Amino acid sequence: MRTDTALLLVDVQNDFLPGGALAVPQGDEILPVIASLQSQFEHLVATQDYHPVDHGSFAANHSGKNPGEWIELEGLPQILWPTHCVEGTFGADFPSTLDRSAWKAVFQKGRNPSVDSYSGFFDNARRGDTGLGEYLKNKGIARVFVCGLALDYCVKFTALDANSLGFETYVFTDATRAVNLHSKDGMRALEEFRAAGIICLESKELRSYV
Ligand code: VGL
Ligand code: ZN
Repeated sequence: MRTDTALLLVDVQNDFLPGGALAVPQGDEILPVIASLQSQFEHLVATQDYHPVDHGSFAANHSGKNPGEWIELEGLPQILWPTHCVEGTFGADFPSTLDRSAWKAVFQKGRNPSVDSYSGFFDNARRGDTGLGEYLKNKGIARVFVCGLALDYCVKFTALDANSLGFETYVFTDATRAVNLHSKDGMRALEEFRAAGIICLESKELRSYV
């Protein structure tokens, strides 16, 4: 693989897999695809959704509210989630079957209780910066291939931000799955990618981009 290219693994964590607190349907199907992708990239970087237990995106922290309802959180519209990816818990950890031995860095997001953070680059208010963009630029990365969970939230905002920051951005459609709170959310994310100039590809097409 070209040395200016990174594979970005977004939130491949137990809570987003079957049995997890915010399980993404068929989320586990991406694990073998990711295993094969990892062997084809030198530069592997991951993001980790990592919340304090009092995080404002958790329905449990707003009396009378349920997951899926909307509130205003510090001035931003916020959909409420089940309690997930709490710091130090199994749910926040990566699945044991995921090989992390070649990962160069992990960027945590969502640690500020008063703002959610879907993108691996910035929080939803675009105030907090994880440092991922600067990290990639410092490593000479020009092309970013994105995979992980969930297509309609963290993968979507991570890919859109990567593209806005000037990285040539690709998304592996077979190495991501959507939450699909609304049945077409995943499909819409793919449409947004194409409209933004992000290239959607299947992992088997990677050979034409090496
Ligand atoms: C995510 C909802 C809440 C994600 C994280 O990783 O897509 N979705 N927190
Ligand atoms: Zn979260």
